[in-house]
Amino acid sequence: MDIQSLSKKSKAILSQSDNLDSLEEAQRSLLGKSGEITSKLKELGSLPPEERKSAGKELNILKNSLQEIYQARKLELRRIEADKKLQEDSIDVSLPGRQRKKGSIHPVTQTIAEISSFFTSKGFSVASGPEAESDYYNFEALNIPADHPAKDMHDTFYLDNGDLLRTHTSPVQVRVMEENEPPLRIICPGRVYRKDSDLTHTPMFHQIEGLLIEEDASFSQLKGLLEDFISDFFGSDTDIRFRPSYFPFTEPSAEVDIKWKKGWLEILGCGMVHPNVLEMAGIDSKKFTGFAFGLGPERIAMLKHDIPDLRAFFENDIRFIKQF
Ligand code: 2U9
Repeated sequence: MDIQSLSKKSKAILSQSDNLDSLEEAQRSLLGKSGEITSKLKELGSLPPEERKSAGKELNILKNSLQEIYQARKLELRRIEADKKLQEDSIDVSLPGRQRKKGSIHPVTQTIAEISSFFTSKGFSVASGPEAESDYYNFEALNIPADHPAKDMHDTFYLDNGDLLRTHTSPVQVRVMEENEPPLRIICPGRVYRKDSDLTHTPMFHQIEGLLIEEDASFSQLKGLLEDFISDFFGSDTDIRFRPSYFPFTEPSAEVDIKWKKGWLEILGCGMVHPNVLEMAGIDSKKFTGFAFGLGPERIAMLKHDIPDLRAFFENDIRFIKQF
């Protein structure tokens, strides 16, 4: 091919490349090691001397101008590709933002917080402890004898190493009594476990227990405190009654009922801490007396919000939880 046709053809190939890949390809086919122009330059040596000079000059001019066209086209294609990318990546700042879904506090957590805040306002501190406990802290230290029915495999989850999942939060109070000198005022909210599952029982549920130990703690003081709590939590016009009861760890013991929709409903248990329990934890029962109480926040939340099935608390159905 003569140089003029070659020039026309090569300039067209370069300036018609419409993306960087095809431009590079075109550049290699013309100016690369075995490109068309490069081969022509190599062939110059075989030409007769009188043609060699002018052909060499023309070829070099062509080579330089192709290089310029290549560079210019490369810059242009880069700019086009950058513009295209900007166009694609652009965002519409006037679009409405994505709404974040708001969570809500679980009704049991709310109830625990509300009850805790009443007792902390009366000088109680919040204490916590392990959920996997030894037989000693869960039963023995609470004056619960070895043959007590609560220790049965049907009620208590035992672990392979002989420990168990605490069946109440009372072991926390035992640990606090062992480690601190009275006077003591604590409440212990937390998860507890029992082998039970039906409309009103789940294998894991919560308890809040309270303990007060002073030189002259009395049952009347306990009664006054719980009456205050109930009128604060359920309203000052709530009818309430104390009913004698039995727990191994308190003596005397009572259960407290409130009048709810015409019937009496049990909402908590309480009593004076049994002297054996004080002594086992290293507290002089001649010098100190104490009272304790226990309640179930699920049960209380069910009453307050009219929830028929306890299991609803643990299904984590957002439609249920969102209502509170
Ligand atoms: C120590 C000494 C005494 C805690 C008490 C109750 C009465 C009670 C139940 C109510 C419903 C648990 O949630 S429930 O299932 N509890 O009736 N609990 S007195 O007595 C203690 C605790 C710790 C050292």
